[in-house]
Amino acid sequence: MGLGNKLRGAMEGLRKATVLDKGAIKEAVKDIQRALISSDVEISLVLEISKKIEEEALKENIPKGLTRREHVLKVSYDELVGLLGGDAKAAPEKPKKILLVGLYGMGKTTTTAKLAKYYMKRGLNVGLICADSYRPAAFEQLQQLSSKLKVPFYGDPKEKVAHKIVENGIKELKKADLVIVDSAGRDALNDELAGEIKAINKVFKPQDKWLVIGADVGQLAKKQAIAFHDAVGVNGVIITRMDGSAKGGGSLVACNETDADVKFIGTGEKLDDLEEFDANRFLSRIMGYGDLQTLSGGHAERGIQP
Ligand SMILES: Nc1nc2c(ncn2[C@@H]2O[C@H](COP(=O)(O)OP(=O)(O)OP(=O)(O)O)[C@@H](O)[C@H]2O)c(=O)[nH]1
Ligand SMILES: [Mg+2]
Repeated sequence: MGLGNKLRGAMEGLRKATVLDKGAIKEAVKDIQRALISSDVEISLVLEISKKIEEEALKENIPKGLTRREHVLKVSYDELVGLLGGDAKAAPEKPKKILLVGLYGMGKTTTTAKLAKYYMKRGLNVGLICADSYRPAAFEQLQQLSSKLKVPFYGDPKEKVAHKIVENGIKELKKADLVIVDSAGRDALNDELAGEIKAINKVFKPQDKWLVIGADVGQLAKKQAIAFHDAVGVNGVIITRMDGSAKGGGSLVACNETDADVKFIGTGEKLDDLEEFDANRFLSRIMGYGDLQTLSGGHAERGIQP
């Protein structure tokens, strides 16, 4: 059971309790805690948010026009939205250059193609560069995805220096409104990888440098995001495999703790399985509620497993 279902359960408890006394509120807060912990959210953050919800929920004077029940639901919802990113900056509408970085197998190449499709749909001429000279099959993987999307592609399997490929690729793809560079991964952000992406960064000079990270990384996402930020100034994160891991909530919260906002989430292997991330929308959907109106009286719908 994912974070969404568990949070929904906690909210249902609040919504249905016949008497909303201290005991019922404490019970609901415990349910929220359990949901967050099982999604691998860092424990200190869980304690912080539950304390805030409990204090707010139990305080004597509540805002005019709200019942205690509506107030408690709203406070919980708002705190959870804040935890997941609040008003983080949305993905740019017309980016010119995007560099994707990340560790081995996190979904960089797949996400490169997903982003190409996403921005093509929004009217941009997109070009892709494979700057992964490390893994032999990388060139072919992105070449195939590019031809599927009918998008210009540059790569050079004979060139072993990643930033030289990028240098040549930029010249080849001059006509593109948006160029996306897919870089190589490693098991860890070692000196070799750091040096490689720094060199790419220097010749490519992208405004958008996004870290691709799997939902299964959970709260460790924070450490990765900080390391990549220090190396290359990552200013956005894409969390992949949100469809397959119960730890997705933990990854989202962890990245929100850093300077890099979550821009997109990957929700499947297909090229359409990419969604802009918006904490409010995400939470209302995973919890099965459209908005606070329905939250305090309405119906539930099914969501993905974050
Ligand atoms: N279920 C699911 N699978 C995904 C998602 N994104 C990527 N994958 C899968 O994850 C695997 C690795 O994806 P790649 O895009 O090759 O990862 P990478 O980061 O480029 O890997 P390296 O280049 O080897 O470092 C593939 O099997 C993808 O189909 C997602 O959002 N959901
Ligand atoms: Mg790759």
